[in-house]
Amino acid sequence: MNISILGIPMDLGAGRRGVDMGASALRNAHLAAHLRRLGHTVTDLGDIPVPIPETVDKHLTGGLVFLEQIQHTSQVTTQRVAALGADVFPITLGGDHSISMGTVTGNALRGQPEGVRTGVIWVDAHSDYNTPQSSPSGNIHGMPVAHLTGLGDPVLSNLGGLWQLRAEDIVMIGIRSVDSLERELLREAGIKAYTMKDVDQLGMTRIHAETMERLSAVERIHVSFDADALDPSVAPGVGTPVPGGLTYREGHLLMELLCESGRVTSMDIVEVNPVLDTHNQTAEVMVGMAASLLGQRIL
Ligand code: Z70
Ligand code: MN
Ligand code: MN
Ligand code: MN
Repeated sequence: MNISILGIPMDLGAGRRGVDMGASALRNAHLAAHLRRLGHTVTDLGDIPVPIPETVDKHLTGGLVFLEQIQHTSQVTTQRVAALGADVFPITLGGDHSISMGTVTGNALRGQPEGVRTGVIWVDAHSDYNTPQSSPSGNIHGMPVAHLTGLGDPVLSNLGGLWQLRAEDIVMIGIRSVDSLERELLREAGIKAYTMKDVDQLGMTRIHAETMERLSAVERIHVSFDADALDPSVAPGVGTPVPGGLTYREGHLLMELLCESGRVTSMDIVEVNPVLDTHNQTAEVMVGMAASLLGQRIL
C-alpha cells in the first residue's frame, strides 16, 4: 500500500497545551519505519502550518474558541488530503481532534471532487458531538463530529461543499464521557455509539462485526483514533484522561479485525500529548495501533 503521513500540529482546539507535539512524538516513535517493515511504501509529507496558540489572541466567536484559525487550517487540511490519490492510504497526525473535520472531509473528496460515501469509526472516550450551543467549554475538539454532520457553525460544517457525512455512517467506540446536552444531540441524530459498558458486555469481536454490518454500504472507511479512548494506564499522554478505557488488547484487537476486513482507507491519530506522557509511551502505543491496522500480525 502507498501510505502518506501528514502532520497537523493543531493545538487550538483543546483546553490543554501540548498536543501540537503529538505529530513529532509519533514520528519519533518510528511510525514510518514500522509501516515500511510491513512492506508498505511510506511518504512523509511533513506538517501543515498551524498558528501557535501563544501568537493568537484567544477569544470566543459564537461559542467557539479560535474559530477563524481552526477554520483556515481545516480548509487547508481538506485540500491537502483531497489532493492525495484515491489509491493512497493517508495517516493524519494531530494535534487535537478538531483536525478531523478537515481530514474526514478531505478523505471523502480524494480523487472525486463531489465526494464518495464514507463511513467513520470514531474511537474515543468522548463523543465529540457538541455544537457551539451545547459545549460547556467552547473547545472545538469537542465538536468535530457534530460539524461533520452539518450541525454547529456553518463556517466549519460546509468544508466539503455538497458532500456531508451521514449520521448513519458513523460508529463510535470506547465512549465514556458525554456532556448532558451532547447526549440529547447524539440521540436526535441517531448516531451509533458503543460505550465502555458495551465493550465490557459485548466484547470487541461482536462490536467489530456489528460495525462492519452497519457500514456495509459505504465505499470508504476512515478510522479516527483519539489516544484517550485507551485506558490512561496504557495511554497516559493525553489532555483529558478518563478512567475505564480500552485495554491494550482491546485496542489492538479492533485494529487487527479492521485490518482483516480490508475496508479501511484512512486513519487519524490524535490527542497524543508528549508533555503529559512518560517516555513517549503513548506515541509508541499509537504507532502499534497503526501497525496492527496496517497488517502487523503476531504469527
Ligand atoms: C468536552 C467538551 C474532549 C477530548 C476532551 C470534552 C471534549 N466534551 N475531547 N478531550 N479529546 O469540552 O466538549
Ligand atoms: Mn519501535
Ligand atoms: Mn476526540
Ligand atoms: Mn477524547
